[in-house]
Amino acid sequence: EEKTRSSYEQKLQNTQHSVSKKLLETALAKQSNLIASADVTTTQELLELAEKVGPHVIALKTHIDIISDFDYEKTITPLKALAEKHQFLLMEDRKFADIGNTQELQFTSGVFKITDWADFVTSQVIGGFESLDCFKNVGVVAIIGMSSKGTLTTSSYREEALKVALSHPNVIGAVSQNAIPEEILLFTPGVNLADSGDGKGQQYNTPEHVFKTLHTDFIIVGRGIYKSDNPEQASITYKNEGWKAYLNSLEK
Ligand code: BMP
Repeated sequence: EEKTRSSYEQKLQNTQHSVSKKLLETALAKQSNLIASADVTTTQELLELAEKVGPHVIALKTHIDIISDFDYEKTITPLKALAEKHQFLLMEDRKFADIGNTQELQFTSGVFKITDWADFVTSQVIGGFESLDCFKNVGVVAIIGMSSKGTLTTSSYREEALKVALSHPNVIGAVSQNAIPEEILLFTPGVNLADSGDGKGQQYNTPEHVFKTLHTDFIIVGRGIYKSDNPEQASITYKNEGWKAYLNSLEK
């Protein structure tokens, strides 16, 4: 049967970056392409969610600056231990969007010290190629297109942003609602099985849709999991739906 996309095994063979390799190896080992977005606001909620969904996800995506009681020792140290215990990566969704020098300070300094714990981070590419040079020890996922209604990530913007992403050695992937070249990994948020939007501009698709039409690699699910009555069960449902959709997308 004719293949319409590369498998995770094929992508693993073709990638050089250690973080891409780890993500793909974890996906294959867990039979999961799910990243849970932990958009909770206390350390306790963050750690409880990580404990419940950890076995079923390949990565936990944080917005570390929304944790109201953030404390490096109380928040990050146990989070890193859970990541080790359940074998998932830490993705900090910082969406850097400044000049290189400022991004470097935001990445290494302040209370969050993202460089010390994140396996990979998101960044806009609006600051240009050199603005991404500072992310040496992590993988960068470039924001190419956004899921929200009225986003300014038009096709001409995406085309230019992709040129930066594809040419930069620190970039392992892209966040987008459109298909991208296969050299880098595609991460797609805006995934929910129950809702089509949130009344605040967010627009949702199903796992089936994003694997079939975008050939995405990884789905990112926030409220579909952490707002569910049973986040662990919800993570298993999204994991199974995502894996089934991935397998279907391999067939013509
Ligand atoms: P939810 O599934 O609850 O809508 O959460 C989506 C998550 O993905 C949020 O953390 C948001 O910041 C992020 N995200 C998004 O929704 N759309 C984008 O285009 C880029 C994102 O990082």
